[in-house]
Amino acid sequence: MDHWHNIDNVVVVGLGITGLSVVNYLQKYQPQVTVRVIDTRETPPGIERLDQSIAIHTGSWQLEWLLEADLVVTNPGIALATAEIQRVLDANIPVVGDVELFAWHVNKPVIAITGSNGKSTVTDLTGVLANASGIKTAVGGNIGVPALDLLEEEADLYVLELSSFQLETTYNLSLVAGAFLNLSEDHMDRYTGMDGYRLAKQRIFQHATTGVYNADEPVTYPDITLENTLSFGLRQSADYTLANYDDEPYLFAQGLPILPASHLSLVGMHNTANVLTVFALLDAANVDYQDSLETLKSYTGLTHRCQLVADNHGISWVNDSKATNVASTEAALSGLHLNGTLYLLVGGVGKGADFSPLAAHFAALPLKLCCFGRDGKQFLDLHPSAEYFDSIEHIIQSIRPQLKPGDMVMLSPACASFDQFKSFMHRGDVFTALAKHYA
Ligand code: UMA
Ligand code: ADP
Repeated sequence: MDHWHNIDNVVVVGLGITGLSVVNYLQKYQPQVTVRVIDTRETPPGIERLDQSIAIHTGSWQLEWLLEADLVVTNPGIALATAEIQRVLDANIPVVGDVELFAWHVNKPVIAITGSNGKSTVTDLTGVLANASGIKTAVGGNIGVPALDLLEEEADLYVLELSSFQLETTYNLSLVAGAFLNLSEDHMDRYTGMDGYRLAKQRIFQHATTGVYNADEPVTYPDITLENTLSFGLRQSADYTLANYDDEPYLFAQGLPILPASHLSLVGMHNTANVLTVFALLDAANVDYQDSLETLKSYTGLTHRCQLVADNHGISWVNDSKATNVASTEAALSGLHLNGTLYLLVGGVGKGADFSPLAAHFAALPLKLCCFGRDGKQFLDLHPSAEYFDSIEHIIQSIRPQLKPGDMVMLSPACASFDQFKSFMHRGDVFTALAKHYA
């Protein structure tokens, strides 16, 4: 099907790395269309890399351009509910995201992953194991490389991390396998309730040959009937699960023991679930990963996810800056073994979340709760030790004289970073630099 038939005039809304990837794609593959860009920011990121020949309007909306378009391509940071986008939809002009353009183009198998937590870990590990198994695999999406940029790589398999924002504007993405990992409160500043957020994530299954879901979380079960389904789970019996074998817990794939859980370098039960998901996705895509289990054993995960960044005089410093919601901080805290006090750094942009579920985890730990950032004060009632500081630097300066062997200093903020940092990476880098300096 030629999706580009009758499309002469495209407006790209929002620059950033997504908007740039869309413009580059259109210039290369659809040179017949006229492209214009709107970004409501005065100086949008990436503007210095935009081809001079492309018309751009910044600092506000440009409704005339929007209503003249045959197709509007939005950045995932733009909500469909935005009044100007609603005007476009009311005029029957199609609005899609970059992943939809990728779907129109791609002719190789695609695996995609969504969920509230674990997306990047599962996406990266799926790519690592597929590549180690001899399948040339390109990895991107919300993990940081726009999907359209992946088309520049000659790949035989694509693995995409998809956010609920990206799924909202994707209609025709055929998947060899799609996974919905889990659902917990996040982005409540963009959705009116959990159901809207859940339904956006369910869109991963729209055109999936195999749907991979979490047996422990019924909200992840596909709402629609699919050709195949595979489940993973730690509590409920599932196709991919953990069970005893040879007197120790083993990861099982469809009844076959694959490897002992103790051979994984990844830490935490949530990561065991992530590995089970990866096995399900690779099986669904017919990738034989048996010979790449050594690669799996040595895989320690991505930076900024429960990462030990310094360990000096028995004081450990853990960077979990990617914990941008309550459930990810809960995952970091559950199963923590401490010989001393946990100095936990929380706060930032709360995105409308309810932080109260953390109180029970805090109560079970020898804890000093250090709060910072725009919504940091919302944590003050959740533990008697809680204290507010204006920055991460001030927290570290204040606690440093008290630190003793056995203590852990952990940044697992349960919040987004945009009030004080460029990104969660920037926040994690600042924490890591302080950790290395003081350790
Ligand atoms: N914005 C405006 N006006 C505009 C356009 C954007 O104010 O006209 C604002 C949006 O409100 C939004 C921000 O700019 O908050 C995002 O724009 P950006 O330029 O930073 O976006 P990109 O660089 O294109 O990055 C996007 C994803 N960002 C978002 O979904 C907010 C990146 O995910 C993703 O890696 C990248 O595309 C490639 O696919 C980031 C993210 O935070 C890491 N994702 C959320 C998450 O994981 O929780 C969903
Ligand atoms: P995402 O891309 O969905 O944000 P990441 O793999 O980057 O996921 O991990 C984000 C945060 O969630 C980290 O703090 C990590 O330790 C935690 N995490 C990873 N996998 C899971 C999971 N399956 N359940 C809960 N938390 C998880």
